[in-house]
Parts: sequence; C-alpha cells; structure tokens
Amino acid sequence: MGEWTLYQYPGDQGLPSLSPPCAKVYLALRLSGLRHRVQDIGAENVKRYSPTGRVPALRLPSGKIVVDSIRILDTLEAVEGLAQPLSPREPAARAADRLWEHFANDTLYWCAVVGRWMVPANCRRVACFMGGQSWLRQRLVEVIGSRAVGGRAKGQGTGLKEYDEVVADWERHLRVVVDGLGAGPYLGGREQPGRGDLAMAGLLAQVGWRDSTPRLQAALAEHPALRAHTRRVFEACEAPAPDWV
Ligand SMILES: N[C@@H](CCC(=O)N[C@@H](CS)C(=O)NCC(=O)O)C(=O)O
Repeated sequence: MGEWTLYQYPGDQGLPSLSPPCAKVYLALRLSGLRHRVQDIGAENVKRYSPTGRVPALRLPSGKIVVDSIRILDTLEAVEGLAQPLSPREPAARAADRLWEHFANDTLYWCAVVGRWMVPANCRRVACFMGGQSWLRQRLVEVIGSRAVGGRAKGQGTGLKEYDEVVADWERHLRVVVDGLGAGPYLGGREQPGRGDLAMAGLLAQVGWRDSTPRLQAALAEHPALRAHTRRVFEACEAPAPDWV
C-alpha cells in the first residue's frame, strides 16, 4: 500500500502539532501502523493542500484529499488490517468512544481556542512564537489571528463568554473526563485507547505549551490522572510526549 500524508500546522517543543485535531490524526496514524509522512504547512499556503483551508488534511495513497479529523479517522478505520483498531468493536462502547471524540473536538477545543487566542496576554505569547523573529509578523499574527480565530469562537458561542466563565466550563469539563476515565487506563475504563482518547490527548497535550494558557494549565494540574492519561496515549502510539505532559 502507498503512503498517507498528513498536512498539518507544525508542532513545537515535542508537541506534534499546535492544532489539536492535527495532533489527534498524527496519533491515529501512529496507532494504525500505516506508512505515512507528516508535512508541515502554514496558514499562508494551507489552501494549496486543503480545499477548505482547514487542517488536518490527509492525502490518501490514491491522491484523494480528506479534510476534517473526524472524517479522516473514519477513513483510516475503513482500511483493512490496521496494526491496532482505532475504536472499540462493541456498538455501545463504540458510540461512547465517538462521543468522547466529539467532546474533545467540539467542546474542550473551543475553551482552548478562546484561552489561546482571545486572552490578550496569552495571544501575545502565541504570536511571539508564531511570528518568529520579526516584530511586524508577530503583531500581524496577534491581530489577524485573534480576529479570525476569535471570530470563529464567537460564531461557535464559547467566544461570546467572559473568560472566567470559559475557565469554569473548562474545569467542569475536565471533571467529566476524569469521571469518564473511571478506573482507566483509557476513557470508559477501556484497556485500549480509542478515538476519544486520541482526541483528548491531542488536545490536553496543548495545555502547558510555552505556558501560553496559564489558567487552563492550572486547572489541568489539579488532575494528575489526566496528565497520566495523555502520557499513556502517546506511549500507546509510540509517540514522544512533550516534557510538560
Ligand atoms: N473540526 C475540525 C477543525 C479543523 C480546524 O478548524 N482546524 C484549524 C486548526 S486547529 C484550522 O485549520 N484553522 C485554519 C484557520 O484558522 O485558518 C477538525 O476536527 O478537523
């Protein structure tokens, strides 16, 4: 079988990608055992690789491009003979796993987006890294990034809330995830990681990156079980986890 190519926003300091859904797909590819390569792209050339302008985008061996991490994992799951299944076989466990994936993708994700892009001090830290050496580029990332990403977060709803409320939501969501781990090692008390675990690890690994979202980081630090879970998922995927995890 030919090669699969993941187009993603780059990572930093051991984080596979600064985009949570890209990190999830990266982990899924590792777990699947499929021969793949990762190509970092930037916002300025994303349209060349992804028809929607969003990442992750996956190029299949046939040349077809699939965009959106949920659709990408559906595509990977349809491949015969994966080294490890990406989700449970039993229907109720499978449904629960999918709900965890959506909880990470569609709920926790937006708290992290707001924390990173809509809190001016945090956004400045992110822009300092993403803008490189040039002060002008840093300012552009800060202004354009916060406007574009913040606009999406407002459209989704989380970006309309006060940050105190977002942090309170985040804390509540984390407690739900801790309860979901139960006796662990993986969500739903399962013995094997599923798509929900990959999504959760891809997201929670972001928190701690360059101390860019201190309040979300402090809330996560209250739950060592979640850090341990993220480490476990990276290990299961034979992917090095960032030092802060
Ligand atoms: N729900 C989508 C989210 C895709 C998405 O919004 N990705 C962001 C990066 S995390 C992106 O491509 N943003 C492009 C932009 O901001 O212009 C997925 O799971 O793939």
